[in-house]
Amino acid sequence: MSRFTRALVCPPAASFDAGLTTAALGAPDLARAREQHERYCAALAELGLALVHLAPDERFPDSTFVEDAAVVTSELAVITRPGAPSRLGETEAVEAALRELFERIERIEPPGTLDGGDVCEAGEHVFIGVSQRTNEHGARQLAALLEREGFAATLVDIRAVPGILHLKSGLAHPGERDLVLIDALAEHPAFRGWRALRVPRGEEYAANCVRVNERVLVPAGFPRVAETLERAGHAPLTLDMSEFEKQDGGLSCLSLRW
Ligand code: CIR
Repeated sequence: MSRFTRALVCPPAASFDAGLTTAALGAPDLARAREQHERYCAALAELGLALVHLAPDERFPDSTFVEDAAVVTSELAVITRPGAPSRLGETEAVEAALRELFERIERIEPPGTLDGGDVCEAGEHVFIGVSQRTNEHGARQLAALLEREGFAATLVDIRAVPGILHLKSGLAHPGERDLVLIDALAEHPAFRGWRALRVPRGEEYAANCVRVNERVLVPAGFPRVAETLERAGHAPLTLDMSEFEKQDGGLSCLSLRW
C-alpha cells in the first residue's frame, strides 16, 4: 500500500460548537477538542507525515473537518463543493494551501455538490457516496476525474441508509482487500469481492477509522472494532475523538492525507 508523507489539518475554531450536528451528545468542549486535535496531529507526525496547518477560521465552525473540502491523490487535488451551504466557503483556504502543494488542481462544478467524507479510496478503487451532501452530479464529476487518474469508481447511494452522514461514516479501507462496514452497508453489491470486517452494533461510530502507513487510527472507546481490526492483521492506534463525535465528525475528516 502507498505510504502517506503529508497531511493538511485545521485546528477547531473558537466557534466550533456552532457547527452542524445531528448527534444528541451535548455541546463540545473546545479546550478538549483542541487537545484531541493536537494528539491526532501528533499521531500523524509519529507515523511519518509532515503536517500543513491551516489557521482556524471562526467564520466556519466546521472547518476543522478539512476532509470534506477536497479529495486528494498522490498527484491531484480536487476542490469540492460541500453540500451544506454553511460550509461552501471552507474550500477557499483549503484550495490556497493545496495550490502550494499540488501541481494539478481540479474542482467540482455546480450543480455538483460533494463532501470528501463521501469518498473512500481503497487501493485502485474508489467508492463515492451519493448522500444528503453529495449529489449525483458531484459524484459523477469526481468519478470522471479519478477514472482519468487510473482509479475504478463506484457510486454508492446511501440516501436511504439511516444514521450515516457520509459514506465513510459507515465504511473504511484499512488495507489489502479488507473493508470495515456497518451492517446497513455490508450486503451492498458494491462491496462484493471484498473481505467485510463487520462493525458490531453499538460501535458504528468507529467504522470511520483510517489507515495511516503502518497503523489504523480508530476512535477510542470502541474495543470490539479495534479487536476486529487486530484479528484481521491490522495494527489499530486509538485516539480520543469524543468532542468531534458530538459534531458528527469522524476521525478521517480531520485531515487530508497524501
Ligand atoms: C457537518 O455536519 O458537516 C460537520 N459537523 C461534520 C462533518 C464531518 N465530516 C466527515 O466526517 N467527513
